[in-house]
Amino acid sequence: MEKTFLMVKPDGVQRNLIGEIVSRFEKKGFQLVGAKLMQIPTELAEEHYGEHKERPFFGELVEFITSGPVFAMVWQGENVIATARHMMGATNPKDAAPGTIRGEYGVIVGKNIIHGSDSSESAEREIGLFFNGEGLVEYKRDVNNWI
Ligand code: 3AN
Repeated sequence: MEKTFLMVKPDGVQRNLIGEIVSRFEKKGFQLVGAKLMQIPTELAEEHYGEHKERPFFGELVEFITSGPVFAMVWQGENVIATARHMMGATNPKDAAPGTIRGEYGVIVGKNIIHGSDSSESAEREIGLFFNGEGLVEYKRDVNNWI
């Protein structure tokens, strides 16, 4: 089953949006298979954002993502990579559609609340970087058994 890496960025954590964001993906029907609150070390931030190394905002990006705890998650489900990107909205919150996470809660591009893998290659790479094969749980869901 397809997996993606999603992360509530430091601004989302500080603004108490973890619950809201987790809730959206749960209600959509995706399954949470890994999660942790963590402080990203600089080296991991630089590796994670490696593709932006030459961009003028790279320093700012690394500084921001290491400025406070993030909530790193792995979600599973059919087409979860592309669907999560739709649910997040455009990178720049000014262009993000109402109803999307960035459209509802974001204001500026440098503080856009959530990260999500943009392809199966980046999902695999980012899950490896942040979870290193550990802390992922496989489980069956059957609501009726638990009421
Ligand atoms: P996305 O997060 O939607 O995949 P990317 O991968 O193009 O977007 O950019 C990675 C991150 O870099 C964005 N989430 C955003 O926080 C930051 N970023 C992108 N463009 C800019 C910009 N022009 N100025 C500052 N930060 C930016």
